[in-house]
Amino acid sequence: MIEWSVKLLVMPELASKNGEQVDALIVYVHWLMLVLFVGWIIYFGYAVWRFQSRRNPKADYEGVKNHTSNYIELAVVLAEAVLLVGIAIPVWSKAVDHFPTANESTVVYVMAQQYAWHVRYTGPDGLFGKQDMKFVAANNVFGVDPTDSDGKDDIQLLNEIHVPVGKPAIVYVSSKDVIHSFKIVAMRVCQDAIPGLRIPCWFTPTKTGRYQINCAQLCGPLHSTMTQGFLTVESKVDFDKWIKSKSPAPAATGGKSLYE
Ligand SMILES: [Cu+2]
Repeated sequence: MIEWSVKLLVMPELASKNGEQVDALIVYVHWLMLVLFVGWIIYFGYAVWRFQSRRNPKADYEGVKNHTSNYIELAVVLAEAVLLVGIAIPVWSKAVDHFPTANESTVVYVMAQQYAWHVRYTGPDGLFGKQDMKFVAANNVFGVDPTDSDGKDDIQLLNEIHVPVGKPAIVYVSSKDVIHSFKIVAMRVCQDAIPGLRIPCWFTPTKTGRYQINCAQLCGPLHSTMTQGFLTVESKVDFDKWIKSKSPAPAATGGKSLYE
């Protein structure tokens, strides 16, 4: 029934495992809304008929004496409580508190900037170079310590994230300037990018393809151009080939720090 409802609601394409629960929640909320909508319309028709002046030439100052409306209200509150406590909170808790381990995931650092997404992968050593605000410069948006050998083989890209299909991906989201928000609709993932914070979010892609990255916070006059970011979900073989084809980011040494 969920699949059929998703089609009825014309939901955007889903390409992640975690998104199934998000979509199910959206479907349940819409079903409840439909029941309430129909209920209110029926009640409206009933009230118009029941309390018309022809039937009630004289006003009744006592009003309704039975408790039907209380019971209906209680049923609606219970249904909403089930949606909130039984579904929404567990889905949210899984999204923010039950991360896959880094070993079993593709780990990516993303730095949002007006108006692009900088993307960083560890090189073959599997370690990111140390970062510090004092190293942040125009040619070193991640503020990677130029002396740290872990960072020497890191790969840095613009507006381009690749992940292998079927493997969880953890994205650490930060911002270099204003508040942005990293959103990939097909992955059902959205995380604010806040200067000074590095906040992780995760998803497990289930379908290969190319998916748009959106900025979900109005971040400036060219905010809409942040849609030039793309996530490519591909087979493990293609992903390995792709990452091998990338050369390490040049060590940023010359740039003047933006924060001194
Ligand atoms: Cu933005």
